[in-house]
Amino acid sequence: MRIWIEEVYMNSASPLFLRAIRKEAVDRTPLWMMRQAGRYLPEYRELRQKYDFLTVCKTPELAAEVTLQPLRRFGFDAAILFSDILVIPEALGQELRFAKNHGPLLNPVVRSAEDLATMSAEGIEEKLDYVAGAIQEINRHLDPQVPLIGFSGSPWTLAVYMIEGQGSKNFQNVKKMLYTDPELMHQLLDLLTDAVIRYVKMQVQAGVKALQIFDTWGGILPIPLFQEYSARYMQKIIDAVQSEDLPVTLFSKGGIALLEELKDSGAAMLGVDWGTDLARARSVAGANAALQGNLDPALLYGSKKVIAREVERCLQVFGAESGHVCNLGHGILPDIPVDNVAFFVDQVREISSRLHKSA
Ligand code: 1CP
Repeated sequence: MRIWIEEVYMNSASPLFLRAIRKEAVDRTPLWMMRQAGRYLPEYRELRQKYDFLTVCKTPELAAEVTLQPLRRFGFDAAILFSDILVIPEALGQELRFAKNHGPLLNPVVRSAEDLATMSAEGIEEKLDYVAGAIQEINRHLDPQVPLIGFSGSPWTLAVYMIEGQGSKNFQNVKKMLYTDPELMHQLLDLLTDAVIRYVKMQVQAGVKALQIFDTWGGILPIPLFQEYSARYMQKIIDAVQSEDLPVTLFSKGGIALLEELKDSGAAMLGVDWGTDLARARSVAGANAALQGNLDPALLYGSKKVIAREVERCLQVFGAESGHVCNLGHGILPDIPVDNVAFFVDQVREISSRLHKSA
């Protein structure tokens, strides 16, 4: 009896998002949205009139304000630290700029052993201590039932930006290095893995309750090379934080084949991108990890009828069973109407509560 009471107490005390990842009983499916803090929110755009993007990232009070904005409006089941994956390349010595309508620019690019020679992961915690400051500030205001997710880019995805210097269509420079100087590529990935491990450990110490590794460009690797250049390094990160007892989510964009590659990585949860069939993802990787996703971000342009239909389709995959965190299958687009987001959030709550009740 006592054990039963304790279990019930612990279940109801632990946040819905974490319970779903551990596949414990839930009474609805938790929801958050990748890029939930950002440009689709008028209050974010207003704040950005006054401060540039990196100033927001580097000022704990501003980063906390922006992190909390979507929670005030929509009451998501998790918060994500407001920062960017590219603060690591900046801390390693590349200049980071966000040119208007161009996205990020990193300078100078990494193309040779000499470019790498001056870079070291040592001391990166001090260079990024503003992130620890932001985490502490966010947690001062956050409902304890809403865990704060810390994050980093994967070593591979960070390497892509450091080599290309910006977003890319064909990834010529990174692929050139991959095939002409794999040793240098591994040196860069080793350096980045060291930096990411230091960085996420710092985030954990500062108070994040979960971690997500964004491997946005995992899918540009041919599948036979994915383990060697991306998965292996993400696994080192998981191993390094294993003793911290917090769930790590891997989000590699690139479909079912990547989930197959990642299912034995030890990740507590795998992100499913919007192009992938969630039911197939579940049958491939659902026994090993919880799954997160995976509605098409562009769905939120749709009518109410269409949004409701697709939310139902997504939530039906798990029905009343745990092990699913509802999310978009990539970041929300900047011109999505806020009212559509509100409707989407209501639908996820309503439909998932119904599916759990009727089970
Ligand atoms: O206000 C602005 O103009 C800046 C837009 C912006 C924002 C809001 C950028 C520039 N980054 C961010 C925040 C951000 N980036 C967050 C925290 C906010 C949240 O999720 O609510 C996170 C987790 C990221 C992660 C990120 N940055 C990724 C991985 C996720 C993904 O979308 O694939 C990547 C690839 C980046 C690089 C980056 N930073 C910013 C842009 C526009 C980009 C993409 C560049 C490209 O298209 O290659």
